[in-house]
Amino acid sequence: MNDRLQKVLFPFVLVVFLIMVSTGQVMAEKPSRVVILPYEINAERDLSFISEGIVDMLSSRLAWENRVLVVPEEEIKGAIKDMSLPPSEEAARDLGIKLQASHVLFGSVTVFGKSVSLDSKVVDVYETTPTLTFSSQAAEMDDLIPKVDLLADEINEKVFGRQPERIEQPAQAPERPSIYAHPESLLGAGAGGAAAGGAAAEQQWAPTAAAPTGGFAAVGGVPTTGMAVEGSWKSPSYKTVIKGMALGDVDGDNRTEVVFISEDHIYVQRFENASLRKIWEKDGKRYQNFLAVDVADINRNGRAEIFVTNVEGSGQRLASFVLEWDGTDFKQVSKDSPWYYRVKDVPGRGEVLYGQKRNVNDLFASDVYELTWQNGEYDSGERLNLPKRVNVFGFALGDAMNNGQESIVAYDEADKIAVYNMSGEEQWKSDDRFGGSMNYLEYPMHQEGSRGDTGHFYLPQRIFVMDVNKDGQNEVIVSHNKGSVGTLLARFRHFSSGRIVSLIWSRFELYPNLQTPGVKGYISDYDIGDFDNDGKNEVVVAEVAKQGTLVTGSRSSIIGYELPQPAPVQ
Ligand SMILES: [Ca+2]
Ligand SMILES: [Ca+2]
Ligand SMILES: [Ca+2]
Ligand SMILES: [Ca+2]
Repeated sequence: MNDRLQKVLFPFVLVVFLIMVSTGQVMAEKPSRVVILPYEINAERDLSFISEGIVDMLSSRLAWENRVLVVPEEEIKGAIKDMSLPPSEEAARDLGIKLQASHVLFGSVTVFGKSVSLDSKVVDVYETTPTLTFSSQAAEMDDLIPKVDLLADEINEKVFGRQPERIEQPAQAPERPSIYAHPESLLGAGAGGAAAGGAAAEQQWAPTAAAPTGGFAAVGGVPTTGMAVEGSWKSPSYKTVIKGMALGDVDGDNRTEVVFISEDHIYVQRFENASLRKIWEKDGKRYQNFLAVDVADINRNGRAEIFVTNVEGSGQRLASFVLEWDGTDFKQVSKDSPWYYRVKDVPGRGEVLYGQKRNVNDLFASDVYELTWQNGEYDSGERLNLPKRVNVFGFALGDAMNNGQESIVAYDEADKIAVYNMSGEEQWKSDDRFGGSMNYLEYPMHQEGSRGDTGHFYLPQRIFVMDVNKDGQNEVIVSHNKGSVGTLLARFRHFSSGRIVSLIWSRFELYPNLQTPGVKGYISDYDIGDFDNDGKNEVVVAEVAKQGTLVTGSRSSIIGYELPQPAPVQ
């Protein structure tokens, strides 16, 4: 551009720019900024993680795109350093002005014996509306999370004018490759399978903002050679909490089915014409409590069995069972079994069924045994030599260090991942927690001051050791739920996001090299298999977006992510 032209054009460009700025300011209404202060905890025991959990829950429930912005914790931390909490209303307003917020939310949790009281205040920084007070009581700690949920709904409605459980209209769907194109558009056509049955799916898709937009992708900072970001597919939501999920060909037609369970319901579905079609489902009995599900053809007749780990009664006695398709129905081929079941991929052998027993005093009373089909029963075979405290749920076998040696990869009780050699010697342990589960067994607490309470023992999640991106090196695949987690037996636990992460061994440690996009809530279970029957494997997760009560409702979905494909050879 020559000088003269520039001189002619400049005022014009400037005017256009100024118009854009000014109209932009007029059009975009500023979002409300809300400060959520740490809750004061009044209790005999150290329950400070509960404060973290409540702030975490409220932050994710109150955040509203372009409307309500929760001031990040880092910004708050410095500002409240010398403040006593909970603050007076005046101090809260001063803080709000300092942090350029419109509202300040704070409160306390008080534990009396077993009951819990939750008290909160929302202060309008500029006093345009009076201070709102919220107070509720829970009979026990277990009921605190639903109370926080209700509190969030109330604040959303009364302070920000947002209706609870609002399902937003999906935005324009982004282009996605192959069968993953426009999942929303498929809803009218054929989500029927998913919508039928006991726990009907909602007839709307989750907000696009929360939906994943890609498959496995390289983790920032890690070389991306050989990776391709592919698509993902998400089911409509089911109004239940999916506790377990597994893939396998249960009817012997060479197509993969998705089997998933809630506490009292079993679903068998198949991905067809880009939606999940109901194949079969069944309600559990009132006294049953389904814990876990696995799918594998252990009796080798060409149809995979469904292994349901189930506990019954107040003593949580194991009464697991196995279902198999007989051509017309799923029949119990084993029932009232005293085993926890878990199927694992074993190098050189394929899928192997393992079991472990419990008794009244000990949640994991026996060693872990391989279970084989003999004389019409699943009988215990070889005992597996596992490190102490590793239970049947949270371990995998395979060459995790890519050194030609078998190893055991397992969760410890704090959800850190350890790698052991086959003699059980620890080779390495992560600093970070992975996994993270809301699926628990009740456990009698014998500690002083526990007043005969039961604790929650959270079951570890699955681990896979496999070459997920087909580059000749094994990865360790784990789920990674983030949130606030107290001690092992704590009854308060909350996750606000989750994803699947692939870790690779590099000389001294496992580090993340691939990950899926994050989901809201948490991943309760996942499996790897050919979910959409196109000849390539996916990683398929059960996402629990909301764990509510009968009143507030729960929401879960099944999401499939393409695995990374090796780059074409140049
Ligand atoms: Ca099949
Ligand atoms: Ca079979
Ligand atoms: Ca690999
Ligand atoms: Ca596939």
